[in-house]
Formats: sequence, C-alpha cells, structure tokens
Amino acid sequence: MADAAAKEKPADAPERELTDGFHLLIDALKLNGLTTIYGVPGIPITDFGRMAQASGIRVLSFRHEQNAGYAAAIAGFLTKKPGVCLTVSAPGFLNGLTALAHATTNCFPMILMSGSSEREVVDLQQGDYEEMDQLAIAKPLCKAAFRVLHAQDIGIGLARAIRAAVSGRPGGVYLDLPAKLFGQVMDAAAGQKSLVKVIDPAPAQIPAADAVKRALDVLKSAKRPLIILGKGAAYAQADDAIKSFVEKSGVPFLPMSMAKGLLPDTHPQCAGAARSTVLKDSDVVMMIGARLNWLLSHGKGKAWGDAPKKFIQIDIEPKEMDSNVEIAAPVVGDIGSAVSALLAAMGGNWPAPPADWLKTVTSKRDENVAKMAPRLMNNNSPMDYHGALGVLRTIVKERPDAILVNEGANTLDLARGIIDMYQPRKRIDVGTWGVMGIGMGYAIGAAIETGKPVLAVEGDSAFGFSGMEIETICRYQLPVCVVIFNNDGIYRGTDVNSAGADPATTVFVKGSRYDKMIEAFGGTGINATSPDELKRAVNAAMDCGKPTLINAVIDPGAGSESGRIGNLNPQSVLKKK
Ligand SMILES: Cc1ncc(C[n+]2csc(CCOP(=O)(O)OP(=O)(O)O)c2C)c(N)n1
Ligand SMILES: [Mg+2]
Repeated sequence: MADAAAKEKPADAPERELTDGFHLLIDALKLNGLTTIYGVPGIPITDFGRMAQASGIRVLSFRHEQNAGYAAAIAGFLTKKPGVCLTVSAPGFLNGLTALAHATTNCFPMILMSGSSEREVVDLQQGDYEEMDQLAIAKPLCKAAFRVLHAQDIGIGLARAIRAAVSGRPGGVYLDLPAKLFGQVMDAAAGQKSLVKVIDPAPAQIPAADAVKRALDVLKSAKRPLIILGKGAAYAQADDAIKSFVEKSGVPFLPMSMAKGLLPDTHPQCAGAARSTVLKDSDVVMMIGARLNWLLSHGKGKAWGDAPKKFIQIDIEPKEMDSNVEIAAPVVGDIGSAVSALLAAMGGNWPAPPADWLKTVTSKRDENVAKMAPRLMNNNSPMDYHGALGVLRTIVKERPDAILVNEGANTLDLARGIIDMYQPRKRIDVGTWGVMGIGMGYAIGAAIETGKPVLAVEGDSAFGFSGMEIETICRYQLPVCVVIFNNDGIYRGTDVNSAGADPATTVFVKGSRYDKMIEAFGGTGINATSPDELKRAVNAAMDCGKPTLINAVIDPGAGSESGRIGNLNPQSVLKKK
C-alpha cells in the first residue's frame, strides 16, 4: 500500500510519481471511452467532478440526481455504452436509484457511481454523515452492484461494471465509491498498469442454427403473420438487417413505442394504425426485442383474440422465453446476430404472406388513418389533443432527425399514435414502467449524446417531475424545445372536490403559464393558444436551436382518465362517496 511504500523509501531515493483514486477513476473512464458524466456534486465527489471536467470529460451538473440518472439511462440506450451518473451518498444515491432501476427494467446500460461514507462507521451504524449501506440497497434494484475499496482495484471495478451493464441483456449497475478511495495514493506506473480496457464488452451471441430454422419454419407456416419490433430491436443498432428482414418477409410489422421509426411508420408494411386487428387476428407472431409484458397484454386475453397463436421470440435473455405464454420458436441471441442469421437462412425465394391477410391489414390501417385525418387538422382554441398533435406530426415529418421525448397520459398515448417517426431511436419515452419524470433528463441526455435538436412533448403533470432542469437546459444552451400540453391537470383539469375547500387531487392552478418559468433562466417562453400559434412557435424554436418552452393551452376537458390505460384502475364496488 502507498503509506507503507512511503515509509520504506530511503531518504535519498528519487521522488516517485504518484497517482490516486481521483485520477485512476478518471483514467479508467477515459480508457473505456466513457467521456460524459451526468450528476450532482457534493461530498465526497465534488473534487472528482472538477478534476474529471478539467481532464476533458464532459461533466453535466443537474438540479436533481433522478434527472441526471435518466439522462445517463437514455445515453445508454442511444449509444450502447453505459451512461454514467455520479451522485453523493445516501440521499443523492437514493435520488439516482430510481433511474438505475428504470434503466434495468428497460434494459438500458447505465452505471450509477455514488460516493459513500466510511465503511467502518456505516457498518457499525454509528451515525456517519449521510450514512447508508448503499451497496445492499442497490443490489436488488439493478443488474449488478460492486464496491471498490482500494485504489488499485478501480480499473477492475469499472471493468466489471461496464461488462455487467452492456453484456447479455443490458441493465443498470451500481458502483459504490467510499470517500476514502478517492484520496488513496499509489505508484503512478502501478496504477496505470492496474487499469483495464474492456475488450469486446458486449460479445455477439450467435443463435443456434436449429433455433433459426425452427423460427423460419413457424413463420413460413403462417397464414396471418405479424412481426412486433420492441425497443430491444432499436437498441441493437442493427437497423439495416432488421429492415431487410422485415421487407424480405413481407410480414406486417407493429412497432412498440420506442421502436417506432426503425422502419418508418409510413412504411407500406407498418400495421401501427391497425394494432387491434393484427393482435387479434394474427396466427403467428414474431417478437424481435419485444417482451410479452403488460404493454402487450401478456400475450393473452381479449386483445389477442380466440384463434390459436404461435409465438416466435428473438431475445438475448433466455429467461424471457415462456415468461407469459408458450414460445413455439425461441431464438436466443443478440438481435443483430439473430436477424442476420434469419436473413441468411431465408434463402432467395421467401414466399410472401397470403394476399388476403395483407389486404385485411392495409385496409384496416388506411381506414383508421382516414378516420383520424380530419381531427388532426382542426384549429380549435383552446386546443384539443388532436389539433395540437396534428401540428407536431407535420413538424416531425419535416424534421425527421429531431429526437422526440414524450411523457404524460393523454399527451403520451395520443402523441404515440399520431406522430409518425421516420428514423430509428428518435422516439424516447416513459418505457416499461410508464414512469413520469424522464422528460428533461432524456431531453438533456439526447441532446448531449446525439447533438440533434430535441422536441419534448410533455403533459403538464409529467413536466413537473423534472421541470427544474430547464435551468440546466439553458445553462448548457441545449437545442431543446419543450412543449407543455397544459390542460390544468393530471388527465383532465376539470375534477372537483365535492367534500371541501382543497382542490381535487388531479387539478393544478388553472391557466398556469409554464412559459414564464424558462424566462427566469434566459430561455424563450411562448404561450400558444391555437394550433397555428403552436406551429409557428415550435418551428421557430427548432430553427434557432435555442432553449424554448411553449405553454400549449389545451382544453381542460379534452383528456380521459389515465389516457388509454384507464382500464387498469381498480374500481370500488361500494357506492361512490
Ligand atoms: C413516477 C410516477 N408517478 C405517478 C404516475 C401516475 N401518472 C400517470 S400519468 C400521470 C400524469 C398525467 O398527466 P399529464 O402529464 O398532465 O398528462 P395528460 O393526461 O393531462 O395529458 C401521472 C401522475 C406515474 N406514471 N409515474
Ligand atoms: Mg395534463
């Protein structure tokens, strides 16, 4: 150890070059190409953040760790490298933990690095500053959790974290960094040698040839086939292979929310606008990086109809198979390798699916699109969701490389259906949990990681969870345009509390002017009361790339309870009080 080495040094020995925990961690991050950190400073990581910044790492300071964590999580999704979030101990750690759990649930690679207090004191529960056994708390909420106690283990510790985050099914990793670690000194050359560059952190997982053949046999036998693309398919960055496979198969495809744009929503095979028909009437369903969780009604029940169905599932995680229903043809492998193997094994003359099925799907889709069209062109004031989203739909069509962040209830469900996406990984939203609060963190992470303009379409409630980060957006001058669908509340702004003076639980201050908030930080705020005004304001913001917040005034009565998932609310059988 360094102290011992110093004691042993003869008086006339030349001064040896030293390094310490601060510098080793910085070097280890850089060595592995992790050059952006999202976090909030404080004891014991303030100086680490300063030194990291001085060394050329981009260190983005947030107003709340949860938002920094969401930025790191989406950085992981967008780049296939772990997004890094840095927090202080106990409360900062806990604030970041929600995002780490979210990353794990959504299969995004992320590393939460938190400073922690003195082990000796924490373990005896003697009441240290921000005392908490963080490692134990993180463990059940993420894919892996590690603690580094010695400077010479920083290299290995980070290597383990990176590998755990990105290999197999990606997820969140916690790295516990006790305060003492940062100041630990060791010989610089030995320190340099202790660093680990992770070779091939997410090795390809090639599916077995017989699994590929079985999948193709089942797909070929289908009379009414369907392909469902999940966000795992978007994450894989195997865009060309997936597009070729879908097109070669001729099978209608349904993109899950964050897989929209992998193939354009306007693609002739896209069945997005015929969702209920294809779920109900298909006989063979191939899932590519999509899970049969609640978002797909667990693969059974009314939404899936009565006809027998066979499922083909492509996933990197073997345990995903049969999780909800029997999988007739499991293909375990990474999406890129699996889809390439499928393509190769299809041969040159793959038969098109039966024409009557394709006709059923396209006519249902065209019928639904036509039904929706006039509603999207209304210029009502105050706006309804359709009028406002009709405008945003055109703007995204004209700016297909912009990134769309989306959260809320009605604001989410309706935007998902109405706004077509044209390129992969351009739509990022609430994900598996339907969590509110990802908005500004995602917007910042996406702007930083991609350099592209960001359009964040936010319910007024959803925005409130991360709203303070508009200061962060202004501070870093990020090209983010936030549009708040302000209907005065959660789902609707019309609820009344029949029992007393307090407002109903779902309503906010009526006529709030969120646009004024961003003006406090030098950004542009605009109040838009009609689709025409909204269109002008968003276009101006996207053209100039300056931080902008648009308060879009939506009719408080326009939404519905819980958006499209009101059926999940438990009901009281007792008489309504
Ligand atoms: C972290 C978290 N807390 C609470 C909820 C419950 N929730 C679902 S949607 C929503 C807000 C919906 O209102 P808004 O964002 O204004 O959208 P609107 O339906 O009004 O357009 C809330 C609070 C949640 N999903 N996540
Ligand atoms: Mg609302």
